Amino acid sequence: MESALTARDRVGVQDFVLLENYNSEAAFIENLRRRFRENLIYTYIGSVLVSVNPYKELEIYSKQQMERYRGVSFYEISPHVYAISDNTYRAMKTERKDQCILISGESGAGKTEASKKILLYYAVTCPTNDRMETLGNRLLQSNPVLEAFGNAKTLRNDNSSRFGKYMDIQFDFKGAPIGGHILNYLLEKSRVVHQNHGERNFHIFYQLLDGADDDLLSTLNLERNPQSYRYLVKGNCPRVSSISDKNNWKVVTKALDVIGFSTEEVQELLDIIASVLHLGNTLFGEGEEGETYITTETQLSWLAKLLRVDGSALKEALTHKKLTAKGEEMISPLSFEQAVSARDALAKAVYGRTFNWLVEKINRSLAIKVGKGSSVIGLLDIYGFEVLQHNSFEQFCINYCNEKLQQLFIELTLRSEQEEYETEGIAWEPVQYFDNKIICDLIEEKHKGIISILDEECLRPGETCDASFLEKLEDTVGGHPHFVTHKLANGKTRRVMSREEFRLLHYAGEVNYNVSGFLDKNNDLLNRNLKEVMCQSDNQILSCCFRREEVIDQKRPEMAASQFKNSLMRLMEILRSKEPSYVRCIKPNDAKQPGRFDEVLVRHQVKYLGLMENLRVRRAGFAYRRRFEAFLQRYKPLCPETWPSWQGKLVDGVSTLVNHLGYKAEEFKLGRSKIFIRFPKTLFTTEDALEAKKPEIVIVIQSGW
Ligand code: AOV
Ligand code: MG
Repeated sequence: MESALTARDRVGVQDFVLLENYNSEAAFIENLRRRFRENLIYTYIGSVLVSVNPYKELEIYSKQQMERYRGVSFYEISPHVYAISDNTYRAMKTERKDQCILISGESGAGKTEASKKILLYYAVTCPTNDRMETLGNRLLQSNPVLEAFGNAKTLRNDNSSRFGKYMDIQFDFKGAPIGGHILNYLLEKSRVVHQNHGERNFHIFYQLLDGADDDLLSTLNLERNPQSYRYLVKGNCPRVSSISDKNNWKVVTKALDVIGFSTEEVQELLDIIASVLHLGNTLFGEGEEGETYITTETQLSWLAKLLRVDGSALKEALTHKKLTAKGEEMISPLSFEQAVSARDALAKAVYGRTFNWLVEKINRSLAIKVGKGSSVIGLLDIYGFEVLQHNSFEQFCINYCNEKLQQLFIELTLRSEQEEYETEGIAWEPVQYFDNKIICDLIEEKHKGIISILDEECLRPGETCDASFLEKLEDTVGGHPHFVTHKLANGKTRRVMSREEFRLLHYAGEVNYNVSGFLDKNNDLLNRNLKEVMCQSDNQILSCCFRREEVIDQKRPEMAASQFKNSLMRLMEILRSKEPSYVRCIKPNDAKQPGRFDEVLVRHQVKYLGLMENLRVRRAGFAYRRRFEAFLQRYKPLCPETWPSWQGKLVDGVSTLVNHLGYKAEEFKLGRSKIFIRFPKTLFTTEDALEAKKPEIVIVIQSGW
């Protein structure tokens, strides 16, 4: 029989705290690589799960596998996202405390897949009755719908989440799911009207064109070929080999049905998707007097029909704007460029608001219950850190969001570690950690941060533009150690910067942001007369999305970045109020290929995810800790006084056991409820002794250790 040691050598350690050389990054990466080679994509750092995207289907997600993890202690079985799911669930049930699972990692690292697996685990393994089965189905089916409308193919990921998502799953006191609620964050609306080369618009457009039958397409006046639509050709990438738009269309329409969309609602939704495509094909001409007119009249009448608004009012609103000056309303014609951007603004508003409506509709169908005795597990799956060739307002928001999550991670892991030492009565030695608060402050600080400066620049009367925003930034935050521009760099910077960029030194790396479009995107304005047209719509979804009050109320709505900042602040409060678990996802290569482990890429992620620091915190002093009863249960065969059972106090049992095993005083400490072991070697020796004593346990050890 293979010894446990050989098994360990072959597949590394299943918990990084057991690495002999825990300070060595090379050893850390080697352990990841060994396990990845054996398709062991999961490894722990204490209770944090590290996951490496395999880019291939593994046979580890079956129902039988789920059963293996049910009710089984973390350490008794190989690491898995199901183990995190199960542990979180049990903690929620036994401690009656709300939990959350935070999934982080860069774009394409596997966050969304992990969140879907967790959700599936609950849907399959939790107790249910008939009514709850419907709920479980709805929870599951909300995914394909939101992915269709909120995900897209990017260069980094064929199914990239272009919105942030936080989902609460509510359980009753018996542990059965009874409700759910989704919060969505900042959809990347600009994608509706523009895509970078090699990228696509949101999946739903291609699904509709590929999947709908001829009749449906003709009622929407759509052609099957995506190339016919200007909003779909920008990235020059109508098809993606890993995606079947046709099949996904079936999945999505079925999901809409399960969630409880009426036929009428589905029709209205499809009308809206089609109207966005028609908007993109609405073109303008410039007359001799410089006036702008619409050249695509037929398109326009279809557009009005699908939006269920008055055609001539729409035509007027697309080419003119309404102003109020000295109490009087004035109509002024739009220039060609203004008309194009008004059209695009309408497309973005229609799509973005419909997306919010979809989330609300799903929330109504999941109907969270208020009342005593229930608890929730929150799942956070948000867009990952992104560095593109050209980074704009969207990347700025996405990366800011990741910065906030990292901050929370640092705060909570350090806090929980410190608390554990305190409750166990063991002295805590502080660990050095890079605190990214300085970067968060640079972005979000009141009056002084980048977002405040951006807002001010949007509100300042007179000639403001993206360039004046950049100048203002240089004046205000120019001296900040994490901020650089072309002017400030002074030859110090390694990479060339253009005059339109500012660079942020994020915790995860340097990113150059091009300021072009920042003001417009932050303003996110839609001409008033377009709003007026839209709030007259007979399409029920649109009339929910465009409210009359908005036209009457002249107050300026909160700007995009501030709105995002405030929603993130609220999210952080939600997460802080819960007991967190973590999944840290790593992307093994940029080619989206199985079996490839790009060391440089992985090392970079290990660094910025702070995994080495995480490990150091976990190992500060002690490699391993276990509750007395678990420790005694596992190792009691090794001591005649504890075998077959120990009758006295648990702490005395553990003490007797480790004395018998010859642990030296400096090798361990007994806390109030746990034993802390300083070196992995001590534990390995004990494991080996156990293996020699009880051959059947080897099976468990070999499965992961
Ligand atoms: P992300 O959510 O982290 O990126 P995804 O979860 O969408 O990344 O994963 C990207 C792709 O990797 C998936 O579409 C799968 O093909 C593959 N993949 C990920 N995890 C697994 C797994 N456990 N098993 C098999 N394949 C997997 V982003 O949303 O872009 O930040 O914004
Ligand atoms: Mg995702």
